[in-house]
Amino acid sequence: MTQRFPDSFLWGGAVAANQYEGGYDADGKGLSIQDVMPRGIMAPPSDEPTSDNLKLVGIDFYHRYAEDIALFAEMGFGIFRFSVAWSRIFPRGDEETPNEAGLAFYDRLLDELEAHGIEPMITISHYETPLHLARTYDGWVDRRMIGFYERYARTLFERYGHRVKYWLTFNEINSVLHAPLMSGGIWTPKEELSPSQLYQAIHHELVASASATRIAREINPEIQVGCMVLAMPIYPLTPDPADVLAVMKADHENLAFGDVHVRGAYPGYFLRSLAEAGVELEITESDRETLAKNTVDFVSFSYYMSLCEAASGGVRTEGNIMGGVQNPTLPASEWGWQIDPTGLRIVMNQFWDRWGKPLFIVENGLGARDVLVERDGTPTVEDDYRIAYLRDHLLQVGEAIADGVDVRGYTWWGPIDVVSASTAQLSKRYGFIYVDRNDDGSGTLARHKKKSFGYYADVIASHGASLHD
Ligand code: BGP
Repeated sequence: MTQRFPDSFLWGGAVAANQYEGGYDADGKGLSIQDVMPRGIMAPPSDEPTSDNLKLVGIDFYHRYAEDIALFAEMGFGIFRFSVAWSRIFPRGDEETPNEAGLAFYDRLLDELEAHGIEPMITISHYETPLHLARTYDGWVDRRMIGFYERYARTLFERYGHRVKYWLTFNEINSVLHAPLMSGGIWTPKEELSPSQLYQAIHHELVASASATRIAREINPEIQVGCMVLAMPIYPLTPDPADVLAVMKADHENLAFGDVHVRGAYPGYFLRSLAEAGVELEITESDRETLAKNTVDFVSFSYYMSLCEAASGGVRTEGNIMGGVQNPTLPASEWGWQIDPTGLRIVMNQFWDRWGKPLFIVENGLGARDVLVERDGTPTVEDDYRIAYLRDHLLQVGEAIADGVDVRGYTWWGPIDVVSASTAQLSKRYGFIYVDRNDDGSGTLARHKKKSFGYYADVIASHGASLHD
């Protein structure tokens, strides 16, 4: 069906501070866990920042933001999703007073977006817990994190809450199940972490998220707060009911996070799995009240791929932070993530049917190795594979809109090349804008428009109509 997107639909791009800002120690910034994670999620952290960590410089957005935002504006962005680096605002994380120079950077960034008429969307915490909080408190395992996060969130709402409408509390909050250090700032190695510690950390994050929602509304009732989940449709490998049940259980693991954010209480299936694992959560009366009274305005999610599940058998595969059983019907990216545009329509319908809250697709994209070529004397990348991924996924968003799903916007992951979260490489590129920086740290940091730059600009200008050309 030819589908023009609503005029109010917000088109744009999304990034995270630790993957693109650089300036890791600029203007009083403290260290974050990412400053000691040079090799991505699977490798143990280093003792201190090392020069092979590409995130220390990132793509130097900290100093080049004006040039980059002008390029986003040229593509016609209506929205830009970025995160605040927590350790720029509270360098250790547990101090009373914020770092003014850190706050001032985001004032400048917001000024620039405003000058171009681009709406900001802020992720309060995107995989960049202050290192001190990770090392001293074991991150979210410790209940005191709720207070530190509340102070940080209040500082942001007070400073920017009159000019930023859309806020996300935690990036891919369900990813803590699989990547406790990156997602939850938990210093205890994953293999040593008990289920009780992990689920208590999850509870603390959920309470902190609801609490931030309350604070936001106190400061400005116009603010819209969303949760952000890693969306992963999971299909049964066969029609065997045992496989379907395995899918239901795997789905529940992820859906629990949205259920709590939208419904304000833990679902029965979640309580059952805790009981079976012998986990007794410490939940206070005030925690329950906080969760119940401060549910979200919208649900946002990342979508890259789908997986299969089976009671037994199948070939294991890895993907965006979580793995599962490989789907024999789908192709995969160079990093093995299985490409499934239809899965986006499926997950949008599932979320809308389940929660009835407006949706926001805040990440979707293709990481690929790009080759820089010269066209008419200008360096560019002929990234037809990225264009195909974008087109095929947006066509499915159009289908979901036709299905009646209320979706407010779409922000492509990494509209400019950034450092990969999972592998810490620069060669895993998502951008419409190429950044001249390589995995060994070499490169001029110059920006070049890829072929997809013009393609996305046309999609935005035509409200999606050009997808059908
Ligand atoms: C999501 C994260 C992002 C981002 C993206 C792509 O899980 O929210 O931070 O990086 O995936 O993943 P990667 O960079 O590992 O390719």
